[in-house]
Amino acid sequence: MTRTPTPADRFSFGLWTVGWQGVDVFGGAVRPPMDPVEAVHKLAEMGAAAVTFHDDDLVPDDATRDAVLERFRTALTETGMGVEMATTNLFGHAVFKDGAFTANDRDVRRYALAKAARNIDLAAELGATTYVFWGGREGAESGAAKDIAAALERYKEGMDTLCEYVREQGYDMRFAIEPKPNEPRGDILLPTIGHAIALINELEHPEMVGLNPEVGHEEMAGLNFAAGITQAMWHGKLFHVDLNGQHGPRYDQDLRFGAGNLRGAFWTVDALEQGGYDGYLHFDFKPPRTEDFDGVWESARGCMANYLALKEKAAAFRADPDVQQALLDSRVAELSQSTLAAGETLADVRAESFDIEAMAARGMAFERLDQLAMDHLLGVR
Ligand SMILES: [Mn+2]
Repeated sequence: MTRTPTPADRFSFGLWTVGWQGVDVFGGAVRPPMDPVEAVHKLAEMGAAAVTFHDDDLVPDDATRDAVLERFRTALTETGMGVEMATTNLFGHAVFKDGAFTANDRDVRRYALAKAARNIDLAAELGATTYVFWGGREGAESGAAKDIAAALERYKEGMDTLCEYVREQGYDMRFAIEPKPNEPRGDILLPTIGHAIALINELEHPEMVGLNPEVGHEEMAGLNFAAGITQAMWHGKLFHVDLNGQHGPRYDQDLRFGAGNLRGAFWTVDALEQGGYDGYLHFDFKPPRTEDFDGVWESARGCMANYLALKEKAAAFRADPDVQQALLDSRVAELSQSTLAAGETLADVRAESFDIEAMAARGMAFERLDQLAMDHLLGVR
């Protein structure tokens, strides 16, 4: 196994990640704008396979649209980089202050659909097969301000309308909803993986819509990301993933992957590799404001290096004979046996006599198993 990224690793980066100028709630830009063409070349050189974009970070205005796209296409051709995903900025402009698909103002909802459809056309043209919806402004700060049930109806209407559009156009494209609990809204609709899966099941074309969960967003809600994406895979809904780092429930930190909750990152990599996820490994992070461009590239390199290192650690953990014994001792595989044998009924189970004292006395040996994982992660095995 090598720790030098290659396109076969399927790493991808949002243009808005390395291009983040550091504007936050308390301060303005600390870095000049980054040319998307430079980002494509630099990321290709570092071993990434693809880039992703919001409409506004690639083509900020109509006057320069054609020229910008021509230069961008040339950069893709020269580097062999792909565009695997795209998304619409439905949060930055003041018009989206109360949301996009779920804004109370009907004109805003109509504009949001038009803006999304326009960029879906561009995404299809550039070869993106995943289109992400992060409804960052879909929510509220106060109770009566938003009729939640009506908002969910409008969310469904928005997704159904755009699914229908993709079908009509014959695009090879699936949608991926990105949950987040809060920030920038006080409360955001579809706050977690589970909420989003539930909405997807109410859509007209649920097969076209899955998830793009982000490490930090789930961890902001105090949730276990590895468990969340494993449930998404169980539902066949892990269409894409946003990898980054977060220190527990606080503001959205968007650290490089592996920073923040390192143990969580280990189990995330293990879950993706064990679960057979074969999509792109997309980094959605923000190089901290403290960094100049050298620091930006160091941060991007760190995302990929940490994934590869954790992949190596997770593989070594799974291959370790002591771990395999510990898994047996913990009876992990036993959970894959059905609770009732073939042909058995609940009546058979009720007729059984249980030695519950003996059952209660059995230790599960999970501490040994977890310490082996720690030892691998710490590099002491
Ligand atoms: Mn984030």
